[in-house]
Amino acid sequence: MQSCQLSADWQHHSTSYEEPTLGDSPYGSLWPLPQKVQISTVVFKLSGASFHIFDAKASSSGASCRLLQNAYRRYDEYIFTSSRKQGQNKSKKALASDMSELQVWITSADSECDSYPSVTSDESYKLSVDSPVAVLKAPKVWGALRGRGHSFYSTHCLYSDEEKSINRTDIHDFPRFAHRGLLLDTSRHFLPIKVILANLEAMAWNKFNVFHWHIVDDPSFPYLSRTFPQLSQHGAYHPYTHVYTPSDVKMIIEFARLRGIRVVPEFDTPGHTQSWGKGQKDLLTPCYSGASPSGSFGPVNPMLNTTYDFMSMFFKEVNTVFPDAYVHLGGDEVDFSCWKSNPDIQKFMEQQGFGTDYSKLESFYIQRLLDIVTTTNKGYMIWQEVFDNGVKLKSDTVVHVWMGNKVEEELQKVTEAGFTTILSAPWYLDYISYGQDWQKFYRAEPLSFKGTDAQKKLVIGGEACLWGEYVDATNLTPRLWPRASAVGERLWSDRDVRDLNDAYSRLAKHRCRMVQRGIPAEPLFTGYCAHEYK
Ligand code: CP6
Repeated sequence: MQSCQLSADWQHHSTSYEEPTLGDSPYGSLWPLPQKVQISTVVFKLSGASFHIFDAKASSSGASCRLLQNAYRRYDEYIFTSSRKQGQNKSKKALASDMSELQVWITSADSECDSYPSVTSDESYKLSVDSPVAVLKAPKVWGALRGRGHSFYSTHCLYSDEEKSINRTDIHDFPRFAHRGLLLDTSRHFLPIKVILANLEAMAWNKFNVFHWHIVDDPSFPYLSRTFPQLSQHGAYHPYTHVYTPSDVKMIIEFARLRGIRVVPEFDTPGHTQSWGKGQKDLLTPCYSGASPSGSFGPVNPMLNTTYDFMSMFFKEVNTVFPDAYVHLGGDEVDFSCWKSNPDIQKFMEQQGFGTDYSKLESFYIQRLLDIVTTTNKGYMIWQEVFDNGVKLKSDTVVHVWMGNKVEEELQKVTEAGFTTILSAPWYLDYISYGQDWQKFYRAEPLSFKGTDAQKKLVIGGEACLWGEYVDATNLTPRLWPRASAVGERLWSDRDVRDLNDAYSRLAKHRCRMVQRGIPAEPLFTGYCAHEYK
């Protein structure tokens, strides 16, 4: 059993947090903070009755782009639902307004409207808010999503009963890191589709762009495989209600795409696979107690050809179901005790010349799995142990650093070997403690390790993780938000954006905005939301 040491800074001890003073940020409720922003004191009125979002005439993408039209409708609803309703109820007439439209201008010939987002997607945008029109310029639709979705509507005053207003503003924005992920775990507890979709929406508000779907694990197998339906038939908590059907998965992927979010599924092997064994005979290693099988099972059985035949067919399906260029193959926390107990495995170890080094057996399995997945033309991400064990990896492999001890050393080693990497070690949102722990998530700095500029460039981002042992539909959303928002700003905004007082002020307002839009985000500290008065 490999142990996971957590450094004291990050986990397992109670820290006390400073209470930041609640001043007003010059940046209002902007979250995450744009790379470059200028807000003038000149204020324009926005009226719900006349304000509209249009495609700019010169835009390479317009009425035929469902992604954009869909986004316009969403944001129109966010701003004006309450005011338009009120307007009707009180039969107020529309106010004359200085700001009548937002033009969205996609400047590159290929807008990528019908594509899936990828790690190389251009998410940059420029927003100029000036009378009588505001212009949102972006090379691709992804930038338009980031720009309109947040910065534009962050700046205006949300809570005025009378009318909406917006300052003259100039923004040029782009992400600091290309991979800004959130891991949700649907195996420890089943998460209803509704909950997943609501949180994808909240992810978009926080400029996250990767949903790492830790879809199966030891406790349950909710993925309904067309090729191997027996896996969920026997491995899910319930074979009909607690599964994700092919059409559910399709819906989640499309919902995410419309928000510029990639869906990267994780099918973790050879460990964390107890649930696979319920539907797939002989896939797992039988454990022995003395000379006879004990009836329990360990990791995937690495010595049988049938194992690799199965994985081959399984990942061929995964490749067709999930369009992202990457799949996460896990490879973490492999427990060797069962392998050690099994006489057939012992014999196999001898034949292969592995001695008693079971990490060699683990690497033997992973190596064959990687070769299989490579033939399906997918890239892969893996947890750090796979790299640590010296497995030969494709050059575009993403190494996922999760262990809390020696994080900087690990980042140094991985990037020195030339691999891209993402960081999760500082961002376990399933760990909770008294006080404002968003600050510790916010303070973490992915590039604080020693290395060359070339090495630093290989850190493509990070992921906040919400492991599901103690989380289901009842507590997931408030546990995530606004704590994950802290990670969102660390991964999007400039390295120098780290003023806790300013962050506190903006985050408190951002949290209120999430609550108002229907996400029950927990409070940071004492206080109230302006919309509570309505
Ligand atoms: N589940 C799986 C987990 C963890 C991992 N894999 C995990 C355990 C402890 C910490 C962080 C993560 N819950 N499948 C390891 C990646 Cl501190």
